Amino acid sequence: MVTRRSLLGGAVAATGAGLLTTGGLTPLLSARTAEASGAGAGKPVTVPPPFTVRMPTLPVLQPISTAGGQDTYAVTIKEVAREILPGAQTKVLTYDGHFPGPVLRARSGRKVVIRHRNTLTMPVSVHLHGGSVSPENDGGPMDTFAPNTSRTYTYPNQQPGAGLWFHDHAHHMESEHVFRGLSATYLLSDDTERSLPLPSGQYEVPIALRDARFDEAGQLVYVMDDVFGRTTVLANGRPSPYFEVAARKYRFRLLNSSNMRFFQLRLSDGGQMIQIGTDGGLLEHPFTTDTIGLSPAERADVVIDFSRYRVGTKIVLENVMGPGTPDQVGKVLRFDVVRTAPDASRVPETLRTLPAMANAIVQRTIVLTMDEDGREEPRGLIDDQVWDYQRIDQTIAHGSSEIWTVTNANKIIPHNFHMHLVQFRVLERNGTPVAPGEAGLKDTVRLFPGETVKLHATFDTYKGTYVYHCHLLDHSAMGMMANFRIR
Ligand SMILES: [Cu+2]
Repeated sequence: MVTRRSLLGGAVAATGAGLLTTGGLTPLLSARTAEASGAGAGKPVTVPPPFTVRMPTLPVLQPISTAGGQDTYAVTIKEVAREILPGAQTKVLTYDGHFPGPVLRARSGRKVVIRHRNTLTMPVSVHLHGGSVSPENDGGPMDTFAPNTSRTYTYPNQQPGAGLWFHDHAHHMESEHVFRGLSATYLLSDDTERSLPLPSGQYEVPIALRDARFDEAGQLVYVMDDVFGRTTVLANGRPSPYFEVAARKYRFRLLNSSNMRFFQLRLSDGGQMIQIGTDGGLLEHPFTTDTIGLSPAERADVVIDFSRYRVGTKIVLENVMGPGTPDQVGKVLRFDVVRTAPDASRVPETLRTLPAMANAIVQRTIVLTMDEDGREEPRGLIDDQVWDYQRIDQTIAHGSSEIWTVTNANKIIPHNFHMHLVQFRVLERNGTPVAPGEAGLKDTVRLFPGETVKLHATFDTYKGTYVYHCHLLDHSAMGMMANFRIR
């Protein structure tokens, strides 16, 4: 198996202050980035104090056509420079120049067609995470398209509303491509959701959370498996920003687009949040909680009612999980309550009905491990094997439901588990029923060391081959991925 590191031609090494990498380790960027940033010769670019930059809202991608009963989009995948840290222009890889990626708003039952033009120097593939799509539209790891070519993906949206996202999935490069910016939000809405009086319009705010590492020129530093180096937290592409809100309810569509960082979020006053949805859309019933956990690729749909605060109050959304110190990674963003506003929205006691779970006949066990003995090139393994795109690891009868018992057999390293194509249910975590935040439809489930989850999935849509993998993307790039074939 060729590893990503050998592809890049050398060991990963940090030099100097631990923030600079050798040229060969940044294959996507030119060696001129330091000068190009305008900061190379001057003072080093630093992460600003928290809450000194404003959090932008994400731009909504506009279709080039709405004719023929479908929404058609044309997206250019390109490298641009954007301000992330104040005073620096950081080279990033983008969908249409947006960092982080834009929001595509889709509706259940209405097809979306996207033509992506790849202007990078590397092959890419685009995967709609959480989407029920045919194998040829899934953006699989080997199903890439080359520089200076285009690829059209068709998304039928024959699934209930959900907060999905799309991101690069080119094998061995997905982790670096996503780290450098190739991820975007895809909000699929349906009639059930639209009939609910939830906060909407300017009061529904998608927020993409992630971590990053920068060098002294303000450029992104990608080092494989850099668990401890990525200690700057970005919310919608800015470091620990502030966001002005009215004293009323807001709906936040949270996405953890980090490669490897787990967030455990809380409000600085310990205040309650109302979680209304998970990866696969709305929960059946909302529940109040003072903390929300998000492993990489997980989403949470959360309502916060700021009407309980006086105008002038500042509430920090904190992250209480490392790696990184609270000073580095503890302050995600600050909500500044700056005005009052009328609020006719509310969170109903019943949000929707989840599909019944069909009787499962087949049971499978899956074991995730990664070499954690300190070797130079750790492998990511599923059932003791690195991914082989030609090997079918599970063969599934079309139309059937199955129970998958998935274990993280590592002692130190956390993982999570993502299946393409399906939204599953998490039946149990470590032998006990799951908490409400995992009780809805899910496509990604976290697995701390030693943990086991039991999942229920139904394979009644498309036939063909799809991958399942750890969504700590540096791990899947190391091989922690496998294939299932539905036939
Ligand atoms: Cu993993």
